[in-house]
Amino acid sequence: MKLRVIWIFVAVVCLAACQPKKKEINFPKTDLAEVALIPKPVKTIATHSAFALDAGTVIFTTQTDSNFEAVGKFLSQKIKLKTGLNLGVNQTNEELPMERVVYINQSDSEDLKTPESYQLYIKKDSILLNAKTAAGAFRGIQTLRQLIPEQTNDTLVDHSLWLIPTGKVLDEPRYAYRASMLDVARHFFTVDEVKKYLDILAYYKYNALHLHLSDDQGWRIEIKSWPKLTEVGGASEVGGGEGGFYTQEEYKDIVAYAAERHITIIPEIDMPGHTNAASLSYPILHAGGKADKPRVRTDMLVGYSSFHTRKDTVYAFLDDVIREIAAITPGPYFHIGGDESHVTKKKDYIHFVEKVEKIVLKHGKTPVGWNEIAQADISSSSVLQLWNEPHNAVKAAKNGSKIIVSSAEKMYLDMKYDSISEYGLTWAGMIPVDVAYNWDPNTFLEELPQESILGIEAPLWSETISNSTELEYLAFPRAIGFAEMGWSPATHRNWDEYKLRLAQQVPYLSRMEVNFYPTQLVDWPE
Ligand code: TNX
Repeated sequence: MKLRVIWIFVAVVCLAACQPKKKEINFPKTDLAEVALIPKPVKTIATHSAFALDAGTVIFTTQTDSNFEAVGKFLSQKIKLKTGLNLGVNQTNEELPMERVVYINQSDSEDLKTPESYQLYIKKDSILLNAKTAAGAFRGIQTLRQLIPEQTNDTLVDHSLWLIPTGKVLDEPRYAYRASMLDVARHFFTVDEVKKYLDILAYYKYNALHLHLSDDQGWRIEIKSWPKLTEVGGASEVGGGEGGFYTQEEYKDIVAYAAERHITIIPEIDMPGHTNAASLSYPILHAGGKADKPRVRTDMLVGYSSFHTRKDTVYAFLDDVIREIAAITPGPYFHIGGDESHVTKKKDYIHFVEKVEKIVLKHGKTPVGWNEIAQADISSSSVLQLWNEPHNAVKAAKNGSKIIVSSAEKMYLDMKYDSISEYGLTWAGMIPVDVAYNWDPNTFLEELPQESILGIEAPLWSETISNSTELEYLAFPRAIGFAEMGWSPATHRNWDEYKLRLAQQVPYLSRMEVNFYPTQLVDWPE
């Protein structure tokens, strides 16, 4: 099999080389190491010539794995959007000039240490991208997209050329988990809005998106066995808007769109607190006692709702909810929330978390919960998301759990940037773009062993935002810095150098119509 792949590659390169010789082009000197790549790759070695991208370029991929061909097609589409060039994928057509080739190759090389590692060898007449998995190839083509210049060179030959600097990129992620979270409960975001967010996350090599699907103000995912959740619980949001929800078909569409980008969707049903919308739909779920009686909530308060933790009906309900969502979620995780259950007695909270954890495991998923769940005796296979209680994260790590770092005062995308920025809250402080970038998840908490850190996640709560424009204002550019924090070695991170690369993201962000916050900390191009 391997031999066949090599033969195809050799054949294609020969095809390119054996074309009637054209005059050698004298490329201007390039420098691969100077391109403003984000995240910064582990290793970049420049050879100072150029691969001239034009209509004579063809894309070939390993064909024994259809996921590799899909990566090739994704690259071809993105090249078309950026340059207008229409490059064939795995097409052997005698009419085509086939002067240069991009080959996306499945490789079992031992140098590819993680599923997302990739190697990019850029020569004058060929680009070879090696990866063990299609996910690795997908990360690699994001680098390639960023290497295609905005400006063409129109002076060397009789048509435009996009000169890609030659050399090597050897790259792999620092953390296996690099996520953002979107709160679609406080305000509902449409399928298209979620897809646009996924597009930008994919460009910066994120590999997970956590969807906060339920909260006091709204329930956002169709559950066929409990239809009132969306009929009643889905019809409201913060500020009194009409809310909304995803049908299971729409959710599957989001999951599939994410999967094409090698991004895992992590669904969250937040409980036992943050459950007013569910209890409003089915009052039998409501705890009574100190918990507020369910009613339509459009305010931003937290901590007043709770499920009843001693009723079998509640667990029968949760079994249905988790079963239905797990069945349409190919990713390994199911997030059970668990934060801010201020009106649930501690012993009831512990009882609840331990029962729900077992239901999640029964449906074949790995439970994830906010740091409060470490008060319960959770399984070492459960994952803890640290947002505000280091001691609970340290406790869970000691017990063998992996930790997702989402420290509120550094990573909450819903915190304001500064006193002049719009939208956002300030309870965890203001988070300017440099403060968000300038710290290290591995060392910020001395007692947390580095091996326990699964990765990082930047949550975007939506109390103050209700559409893509506002979402983008809070997420970008901070989420671009978190992409680098999640991927690049800590030693590669330096704010003064990063902010120059960040400024050079503007052509991409403008093409994508991303409404980023133009912080004065960065010299943005005119
Ligand atoms: C705290 S972070 C919350 C959310 C709010 C957020 C606002 C967490 C697990 N809970 O319910 O939306 O603050 O910043």
